[in-house]
Amino acid sequence: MAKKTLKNVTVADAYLAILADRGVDYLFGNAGTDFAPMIEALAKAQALGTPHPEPITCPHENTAQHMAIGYYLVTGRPQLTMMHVNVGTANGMNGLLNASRGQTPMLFTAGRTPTNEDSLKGHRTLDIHWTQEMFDQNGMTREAVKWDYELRNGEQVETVVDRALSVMMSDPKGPAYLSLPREVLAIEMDEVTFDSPSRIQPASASNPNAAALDEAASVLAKAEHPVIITNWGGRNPKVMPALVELAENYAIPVVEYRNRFVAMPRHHPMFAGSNPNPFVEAADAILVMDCATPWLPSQVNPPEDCKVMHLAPDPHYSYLPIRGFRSDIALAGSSELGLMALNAAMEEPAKSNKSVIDRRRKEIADKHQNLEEIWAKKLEAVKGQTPLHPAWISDCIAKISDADTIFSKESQLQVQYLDTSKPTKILNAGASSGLGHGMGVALGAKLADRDRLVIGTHGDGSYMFNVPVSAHYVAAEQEIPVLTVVFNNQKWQAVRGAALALNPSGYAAKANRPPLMYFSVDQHYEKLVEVSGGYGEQVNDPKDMLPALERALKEVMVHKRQALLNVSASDPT
Ligand SMILES: Cc1ncc(C[n+]2csc(CCOP(=O)(O)OP(=O)(O)O)c2C)c(N)n1
Repeated sequence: MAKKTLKNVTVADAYLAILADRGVDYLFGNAGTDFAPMIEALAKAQALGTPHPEPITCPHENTAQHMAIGYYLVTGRPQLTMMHVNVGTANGMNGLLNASRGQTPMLFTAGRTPTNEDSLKGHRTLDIHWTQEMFDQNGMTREAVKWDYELRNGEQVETVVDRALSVMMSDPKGPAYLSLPREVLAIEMDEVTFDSPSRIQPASASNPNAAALDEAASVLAKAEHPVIITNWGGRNPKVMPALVELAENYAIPVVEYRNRFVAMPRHHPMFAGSNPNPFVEAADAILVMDCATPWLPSQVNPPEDCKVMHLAPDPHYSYLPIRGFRSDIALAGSSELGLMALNAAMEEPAKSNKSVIDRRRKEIADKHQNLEEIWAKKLEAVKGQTPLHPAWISDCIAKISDADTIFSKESQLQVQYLDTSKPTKILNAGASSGLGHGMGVALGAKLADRDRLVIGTHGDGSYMFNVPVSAHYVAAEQEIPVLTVVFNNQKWQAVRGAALALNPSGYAAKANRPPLMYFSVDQHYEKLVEVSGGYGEQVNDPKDMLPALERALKEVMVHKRQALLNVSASDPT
């Protein structure tokens, strides 16, 4: 088996060399005094031309974490971020929570303040080295990671890196946290030898248990009113073809509830919209696939005799403290493999149900046609509205994009107007709804695929959560121009909706502008992108939307500089 040997290195040198050997392309970082040995190691690797994850300077941790997520969503490879001790870890928590609930394999690392007061290389040299020490720095992250550890010495670097990566990359995937004490990173070693490639590989994706799968296949095949509900199934690009085949073969409607990706092309006749309620209340079989919350029990529940089946690597979502959805059959395995296996296993039992399936095919296609008409009518009704309606903004965006465009979604972008015929193009990393994810995701996606058009869409509230000065800076520095569209409704509509729903005739409902939801200053976000040399425009007239997008597109694709449109937007109705 192949081995590699490094001579006269520090622990930091060895750590970076092993990560690069394992296919980690970038280190998304926000540095501090704890980074001293890491910076020396990176500079050495750059000077000598030895393999290392390329450092990307992120002025805010939120940018770093979400760039890692965006890069993963496009490449499928494990990611690396590094922050400054406890404080950088705290700033990175929003991204970590999104990575955690989004099952993203990200090695989130941070330095640890030196513990030696005056001995050992790397010892304390600043007052903050006392005040930044915590009894349990890793504890902050523990509830959100699959694994955490603190690097103790140079001899264990390979084991620690491989343990982190193999745990992260095994299903259900997820982040890990590693703290890196300054003195340990600075240790000098005569020689480090490691396996290349690694001898610790992640677990392969698994097929669900065969007997349970047959049972599920029989229930689904014989059902009269089955439905498939998913949320993030579309994150895996192989799910779309498998799901389309299953839905087509057996005429099963697919609902994407609160979806963060797209598993079913929006114009497919078996796409049944995003509202599970009418399907759930009529169902005799429900397959919930990659979806922690398939419906709201306060609104709807399946009939008593309806069989509910779940398909996911961890179909009980054990990371969630409370989840009481019925689970008659729980299929533990990869959704892609599970869907393909169901497709094959349903062939035989479906034969006796052929007439029902044929009739249903027509019913579901009619329902879908109805959706198409609703979408078209809506667009027609709102296209001249001022402020601009999200449907019109989305339709104009559709005209300058195609099936290969990548979208980062943190806005009221209406996906049904876009070309969703190809998998994994709408990326919404807000699995924990930690706002401020979209700009980093767009940048990470563009870094992973520089030739593609990447469009980031954000509400004005979300845009500000992104620490936009940090994101625009990285776009300029790394020459990764993204087209950003801000749906500016001058408020936090989601907060408004929740407040008014709880107390429909309360004081907030009667107030002209209830507190803590409106932005009363007219913010010129189009100028913020100019700080980093980008192109910005404000759009107030619906007739200007498409021409403005075309100008912005030219800036991004031809002149290779980022662009931002600050669009005066209404709320979707
Ligand atoms: C880090 C974080 N803080 C607060 C929230 C709560 N929150 C959810 S939606 C929302 C409003 C977002 O505003 P905007 O992006 O403008 O979209 P709108 O709701 O107006 O369509 C807020 C503040 C959150 N999800 N994440």
